[in-house]
Amino acid sequence: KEVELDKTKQQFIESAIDNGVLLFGQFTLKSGRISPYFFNAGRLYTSSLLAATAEAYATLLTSSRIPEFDILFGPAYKGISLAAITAVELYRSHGRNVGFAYNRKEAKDHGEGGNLVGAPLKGRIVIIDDVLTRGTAIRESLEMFSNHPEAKVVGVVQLVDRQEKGQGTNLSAVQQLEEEYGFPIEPIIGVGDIIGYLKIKGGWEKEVESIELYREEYGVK
Ligand code: OMP
Repeated sequence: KEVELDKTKQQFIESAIDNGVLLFGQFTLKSGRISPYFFNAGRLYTSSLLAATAEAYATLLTSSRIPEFDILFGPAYKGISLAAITAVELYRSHGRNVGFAYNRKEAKDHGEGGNLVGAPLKGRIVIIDDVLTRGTAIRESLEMFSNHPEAKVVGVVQLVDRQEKGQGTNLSAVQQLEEEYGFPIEPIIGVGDIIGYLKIKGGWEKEVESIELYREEYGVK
């Protein structure tokens, strides 16, 4: 079959489907879009799934357009564990020692105060997050950095880029953000990889058809 897809991506998608992380059906997204598939990173809840996730992020961080950085920042809540497991993996498998930081959703008014935890926000920051659709979630995270002039976001890594249109544009959310902010955004997989995988496997014709229909409306070629 003509579809090509690298082995690691295939394994990642296969394991996501087998473990109910990648679901097919009908889902209302944060953007209000009604989608025939959903990637639920909250379902990455076993040691082996977390290990595979950390490995995929660490590989991406060391082999993509993402430049050198000082701190891996995980936005609350899902980003926190993703940043922690990936920071460990970067050290163990790649000998890279980076800082780890995250935010609280609610500011604390006692103890150390403030809503940031971990490495002080200075230097080159990479934000790690789960899924990117229209770009709203990542924009909220980026807003936090406007109060930290000593920190510079130099890249974003995602588990999944759904490769959809951004806000009020025909560009993809990723292209729109990259142009606006000037840093790269790299996903482990995109919806194109998911479709590629389903085509290679066969027996998923209905799912492929509905994802392709959805992409005609919200996707970017
Ligand atoms: P945007 O803010 O539109 O980019 O949507 C990203 C957010 O939507 C993620 O942080 C998730 O909370 C959620 N989401 C998923 O987790 N998986 C999906 O497949 C789709 C979404 C979504 O609602 O768009």
